[in-house]
Amino acid sequence: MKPYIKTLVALIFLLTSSCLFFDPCIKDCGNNGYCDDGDCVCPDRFYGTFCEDQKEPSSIEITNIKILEFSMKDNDSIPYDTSDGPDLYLTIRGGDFEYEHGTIFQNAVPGTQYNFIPIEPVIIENVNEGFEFFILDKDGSVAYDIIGDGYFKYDSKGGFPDKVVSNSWINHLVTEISLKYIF
Ligand SMILES: [Ca+2]
Ligand SMILES: [Ca+2]
Repeated sequence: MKPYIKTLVALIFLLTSSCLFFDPCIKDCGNNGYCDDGDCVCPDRFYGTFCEDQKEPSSIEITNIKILEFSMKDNDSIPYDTSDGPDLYLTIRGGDFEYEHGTIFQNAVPGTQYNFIPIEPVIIENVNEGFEFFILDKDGSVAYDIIGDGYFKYDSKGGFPDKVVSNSWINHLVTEISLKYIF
């Protein structure tokens, strides 16, 4: 082997081995992080050698609860209102707060999307506690019919979805929760 080839081989070996053993980016940077000179550069809300950890938000704001689907009847086929559609009303219960939106969408029509956008910010201060909400038929009677519920709990490994679709456990109701993470 000619000396310069030896040097070249040695150089290639040195480069590859140093990459293999000292470059932490040999494992891909996660969560859309990128490798810069052997180190993962993580996006704002992530940290760790491979950007595998997510920062915990200090609070989460609920910016909208949208009704995507609902039924005129409950699971026992009893209509919420006899002559027209239900009158949609939103209440939210978290560990340390209760919230009522105040708006009633009267005689709601399936196929229409209704948005419960809070007028004042609705903030979850304890992000690990989660919240449940109910869509009621508020039609003037004392006991309101429960059309359905929805649920959200922050997942420390689930990223930061700004929209979450929730399926009710009670009657047919599909909602989309919009969220904003505050750091
Ligand atoms: Ca009713
Ligand atoms: Ca009605």
